[in-house]
Amino acid sequence: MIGQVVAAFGRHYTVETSTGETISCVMRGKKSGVACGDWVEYQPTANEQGVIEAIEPRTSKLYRSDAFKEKIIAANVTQVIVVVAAIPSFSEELINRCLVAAESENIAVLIVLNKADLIEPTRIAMDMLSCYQDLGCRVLVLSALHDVSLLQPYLKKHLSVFAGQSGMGKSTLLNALIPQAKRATAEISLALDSGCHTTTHSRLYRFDAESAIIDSPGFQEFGLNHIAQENLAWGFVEFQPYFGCCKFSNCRHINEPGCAVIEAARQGKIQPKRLAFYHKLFSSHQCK
Ligand SMILES: Nc1nc2c(ncn2[C@@H]2O[C@H](COP(=O)(O)OP(=O)(O)OP(=O)(O)O)[C@@H](O)[C@H]2O)c(=O)[nH]1
Ligand SMILES: [Mg+2]
Ligand SMILES: [Zn+2]
Repeated sequence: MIGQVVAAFGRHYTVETSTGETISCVMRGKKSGVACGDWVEYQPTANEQGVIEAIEPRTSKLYRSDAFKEKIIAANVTQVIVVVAAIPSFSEELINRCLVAAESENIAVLIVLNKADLIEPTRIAMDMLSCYQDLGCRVLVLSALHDVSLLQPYLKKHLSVFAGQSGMGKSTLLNALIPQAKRATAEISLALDSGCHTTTHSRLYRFDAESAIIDSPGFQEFGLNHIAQENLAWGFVEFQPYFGCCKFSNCRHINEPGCAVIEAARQGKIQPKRLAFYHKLFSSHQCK
């Protein structure tokens, strides 16, 4: 039997069956690494429970990692929706890191600037985000508390994941889009939460027959150690046209003579701050 993992709690997984019911599953053996969004083969056991036998091949894996281990945020997503807000303030570095993680897996990115009802701070935040629009990244400005209709067409036929720092309004946005989720979120947080009102685990919700959204816990760090140093440049969409144009075929785009990426930045075709971020990421990256 094949089902989709809609929630992962440590070694316990909630699997949605082909008939839309959910069953609680564990993984055969002591293996972990199953993620929200995974398609799995499972064997039903007694009492609406089951055992996951295998994970189906993934079309994408969204990872973030720290120095010690990789954490898979979601599997099979086709779109990352980076949720930011003017308050609390957001980190551009985290946006850049999210973009690299998504681009490396060929996952589409959409940035949502939430809390547009905070008018003056939002205006300043919009100026900061215009550079991502220049990269071809779509940026929507809305208020989860007032009107989310702007976002709805972008969800169609996607498995999207909301990603972003804590407090940006991911779960509020999800509740506005999928009102039934509100109850589920409250129930889950009552059961699992020890008094803090933040999301503690990822959960997949159906938006319509062809589209779903994964709400994920906020992060304050987004490690990219899972990406090999020599592949980091692929995470920068605007560098890609220049690959193959550098003097050296193994150019790292750091300080090599005849580097087409550095030249493009000099000519204003690549934003110097994105090149600087690439250099920072490259030099801080553990060699593998
Ligand atoms: N003014 C305003 N506040 C909002 C809006 N959307 C969300 N908030 C508030 O922002 C706070 C955080 O919202 P959450 O939805 O819990 O944020 P989150 O991103 O899910 O946070 P984590 O689960 O910790 O990652 C709550 O107090 C929301 O009411 C909005 O559009 N406008
Ligand atoms: Mg949340
Ligand atoms: Zn180069």
